[in-house]
Amino acid sequence: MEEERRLRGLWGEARELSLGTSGQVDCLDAPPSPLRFLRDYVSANKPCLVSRAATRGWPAISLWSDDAYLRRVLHGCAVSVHLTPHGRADSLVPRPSACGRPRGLCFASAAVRSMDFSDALALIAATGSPSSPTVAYAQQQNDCFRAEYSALAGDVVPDVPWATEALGCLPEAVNLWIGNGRSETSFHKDHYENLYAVITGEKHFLLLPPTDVHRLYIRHYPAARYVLDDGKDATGELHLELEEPERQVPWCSVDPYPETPESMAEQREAFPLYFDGPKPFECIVKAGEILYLPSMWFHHVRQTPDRNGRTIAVNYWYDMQFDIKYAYFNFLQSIDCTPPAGKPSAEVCNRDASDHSDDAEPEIYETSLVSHSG
Ligand SMILES: O=C(O)CCC(=O)C(=O)O
Repeated sequence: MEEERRLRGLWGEARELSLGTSGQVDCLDAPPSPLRFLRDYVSANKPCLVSRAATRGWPAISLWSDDAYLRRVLHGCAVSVHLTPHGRADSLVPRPSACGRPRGLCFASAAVRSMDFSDALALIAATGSPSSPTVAYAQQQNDCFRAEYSALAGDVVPDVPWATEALGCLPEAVNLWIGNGRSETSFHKDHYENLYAVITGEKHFLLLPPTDVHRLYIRHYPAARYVLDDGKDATGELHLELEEPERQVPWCSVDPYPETPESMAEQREAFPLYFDGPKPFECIVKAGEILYLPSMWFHHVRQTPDRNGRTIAVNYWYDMQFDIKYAYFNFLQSIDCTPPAGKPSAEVCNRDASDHSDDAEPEIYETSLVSHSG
């Protein structure tokens, strides 16, 4: 198909001219100067990974592996915890069955509970076990570090100085993430420049540039939410409820790590542009390192916990410039490129995001996890 040939040309050219063809992210031994960061990475909309030198002197790196320290400092603080049955919040799962409803997938958000930090820590450790019916992930992308975890403020920097100088502003939000080995974040993009610092454990990022938007098959899915069965505590069973009235969410359709060979075959058939295109950039961010994740890059995140069963990260979200790159991206996304694949199964196929025929969705498809993204 002609459109597909041209898109493949774009993906190749972006890699040859700017991003590199190795699938590796640039690694820097030391924090870049603000000028270099702006010129070589932000302006180029290109990720980089900065070595442990990036967090030299942050007390968090040694202190946050110590449960007793965290419990003492956060004593009496309530934090937000996301609960799901499998660790994948904000992800696509089969719609709850009901007579007369079509089959297919829905966009499922976690049940969110506010709980005492000590209880949250214990729950995150306990739900790392595959036998646990729920998985707890302490996170809330609403500046939660500066709100819920302000007692830890002195253990990290309030902003990343070279990024602040390059970007000309302070972070709009600083978020904390405490997960276990089962916590996973599905492919999405954000309208922020993201400086993502891992404090304990490791994060595994799969990254695709905005040029590759068609490879994610952004489609509309009905919104649903996990709900804890009545009267149950946070370790109880969750069930999924579709939102009423129905709300459609545009979301990336691809699952890069299907669990069974059958679901892999189904994914490959439904999403050939993802599986038969250039490999995504892969980046493991170890404790002490900082990943620069440029605005509008699609990312999927998994984690390997530390010896306490946890991965802790802090990320700094800086406002992006809504400049010509943003305009080009919106134009690219508006081009329909329905792949010539075999008929996708009902489980993996919902309506394409470029089909505006029967709803009033905005022209710009926001796949950010937070409503305040651009
Ligand atoms: O760490 C995660 O699970 C997800 C991080 C993420 O999506 C982000 O920083 O935008």
